[in-house]
Amino acid sequence: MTITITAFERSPDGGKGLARDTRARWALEEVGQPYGVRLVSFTAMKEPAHLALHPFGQIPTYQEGDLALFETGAIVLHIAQRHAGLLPDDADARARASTWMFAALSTVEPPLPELASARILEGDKPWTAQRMPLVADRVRERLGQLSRRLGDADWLDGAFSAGDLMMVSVLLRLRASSLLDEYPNLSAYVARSERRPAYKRAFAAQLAVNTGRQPTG
Ligand code: GTB
Repeated sequence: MTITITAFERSPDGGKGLARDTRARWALEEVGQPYGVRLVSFTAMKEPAHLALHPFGQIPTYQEGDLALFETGAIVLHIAQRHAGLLPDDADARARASTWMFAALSTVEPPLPELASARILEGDKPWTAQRMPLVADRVRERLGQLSRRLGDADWLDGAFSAGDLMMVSVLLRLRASSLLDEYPNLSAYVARSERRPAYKRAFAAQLAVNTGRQPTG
């Protein structure tokens, strides 16, 4: 069955891999599933045809036959459950891998947008100098906890899983700040993930959309 995802026609990040279609692309690359991409403009995302697929008018969406999904957590979990490569065989280990996916999305990620808005949207406001350290400390609290749990392991729970894919996708949002550098094991964890051939292919594919140049190699 053909898999089609949607992505920004032109991502605001110019192809840095931060738009969330990268998460879906990465999961599909990890399990070796070919996929097509339908590019959508910001205007088209808010029109009925796209809203029928995604009630919040966002990307990415995922279509496979009659199945239409939105939300990267659901998309990555679906891919991981349907195809070998992102979830362990053992039932308890599978449950722990999905626990890490939820932890990434509902515990580690929530303070991150605040950091970006404090820096980008409120950077010129008089209160930002006081607010910024508070926001950064909320992010640090989670990073410290995650760093202690990861320790010197390569991955969060045994072999690389959908849990790591989602956690690293969230941590990559910190690239623009220096916060990740304060946790050398987390920086190494992200770098180790970025060296995975599947991540490289996913990154190159989204970059090609935004630069108009086909990926090489
Ligand atoms: N919870 C949803 C999921 O995980 O799938 C969130 C999806 C989402 O935020 N989609 C964004 C979107 O469609 C694109 S990824 N936004 C358009 C809109 O809401 O109108 C978020 C994103 C966008 C751009 C950058 N960037 O350029 O740096 C980074 C992240």
